[in-house]
Amino acid sequence: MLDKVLIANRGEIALRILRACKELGIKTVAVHSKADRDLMHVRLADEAVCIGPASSAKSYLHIPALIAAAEVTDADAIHPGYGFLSENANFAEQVERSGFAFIGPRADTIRMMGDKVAAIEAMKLAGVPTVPGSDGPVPEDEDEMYAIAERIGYPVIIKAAAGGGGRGMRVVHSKASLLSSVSITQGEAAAAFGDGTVYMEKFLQNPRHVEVQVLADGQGNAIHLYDRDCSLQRRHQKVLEEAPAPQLDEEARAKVLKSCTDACIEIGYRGAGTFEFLYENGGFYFIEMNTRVQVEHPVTEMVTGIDIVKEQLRIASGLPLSVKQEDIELRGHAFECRINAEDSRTFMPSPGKVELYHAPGGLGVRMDSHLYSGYTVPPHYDSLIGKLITWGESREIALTRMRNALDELLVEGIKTNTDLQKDLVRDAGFQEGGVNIHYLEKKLGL
Ligand code: MV4
Repeated sequence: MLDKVLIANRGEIALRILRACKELGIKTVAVHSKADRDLMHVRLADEAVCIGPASSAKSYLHIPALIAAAEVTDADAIHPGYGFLSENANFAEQVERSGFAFIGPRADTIRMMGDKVAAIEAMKLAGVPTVPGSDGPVPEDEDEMYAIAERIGYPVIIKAAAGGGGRGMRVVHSKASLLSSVSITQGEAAAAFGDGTVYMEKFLQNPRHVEVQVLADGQGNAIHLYDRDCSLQRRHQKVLEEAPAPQLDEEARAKVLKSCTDACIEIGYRGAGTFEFLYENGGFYFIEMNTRVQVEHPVTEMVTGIDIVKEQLRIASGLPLSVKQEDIELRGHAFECRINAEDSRTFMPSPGKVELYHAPGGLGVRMDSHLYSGYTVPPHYDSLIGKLITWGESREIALTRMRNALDELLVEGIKTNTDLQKDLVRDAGFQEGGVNIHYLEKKLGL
């Protein structure tokens, strides 16, 4: 087992990783910016290193500072969490070249998944169902381009190969706007990512966002931990997630789950990962793979009993997966409400001093948060201040527990989106289950 892990992140996920390390008897190094001295996990870590000023670019994204901190503390491994450098192939490469284990996939796997054209190609070859599309970059030749769009059928969507997560996309409804849309998207992609490569897909009008959690040990073993539905989002920011995804076609589901583990073995995947799909009319269509632990991983933990972060640490230690697919039993249902320091109506960030914090509790209630009374939420980072997760034997019980838990949650001194969450868990359409990716934005009148 690893002896000492450096946690290259902040906030709730840094605390989540610290807890997993402590359970496994692994020593911890917290790294923090000057604005983050008072973070909860910094107090709890065995060692703490200040790596730079408040600005992310000069701290949590500054690779030399992170590697130097690992060197001076004699850490064995670096856990990147989510966001920041978690899907940066160059970081993973430099970490490993410096003699530390990167807690995630190999650098070349991260690089491949960062190139959406390469990722789709690899997944299609491995038998994962993909969206009908250009099967590669959009060609230069105009007639070829039109021919691909005709074959796919309008509307189509043009996406940047180096994009992902909703950045660098454009929908094209007819032949008249294809050429200009391709060229605008190429220009934007070149400016934003330094790579103007774009590809084309059939545009699915009303899909759900369903994703599959996998774990692979890089030693020939891969398992899936079933699915999550993350359709409730606003401007590509997820708001409320659940596991398992409700009301799926069971035949298609079993097939897609198997295809994900087969693909992991095929590409020699190592670590935790997520296959993102669009789900429409009973069919799954792969769009992207995330090579990190995700914000919403707790809902999967609640319905499988598997500690995903502990598995990541075991895998990075060179140990095989602790469980086999046939040992994993899906039990009950879980929801996660993201609690953000922002206005419930305007979504404007609301950093500042938390005058009072009271976390909900009770059976089937989990609060993943670094908050405490007197903590000041800094203005420099993401507004996520906690994740309220509930579990129940049925979807109804889990949702009832979430309504009650939200009523118990107290965060005073700053604005939070708790009122929006209270509204959502009482929304008739959401209670019914299976809403699509446009549901929340429509409800909010966007
Ligand atoms: C799509 C799509 C419809 N058809 N691809 C947005 C984020 C990025 N991961 C992929 N996205 C989409 N790709 C095809 N072929 C619709 C979206 C999309 C979306 C996807 C998941 C969750 C929320 C979304 C919100 C708007 C658009």
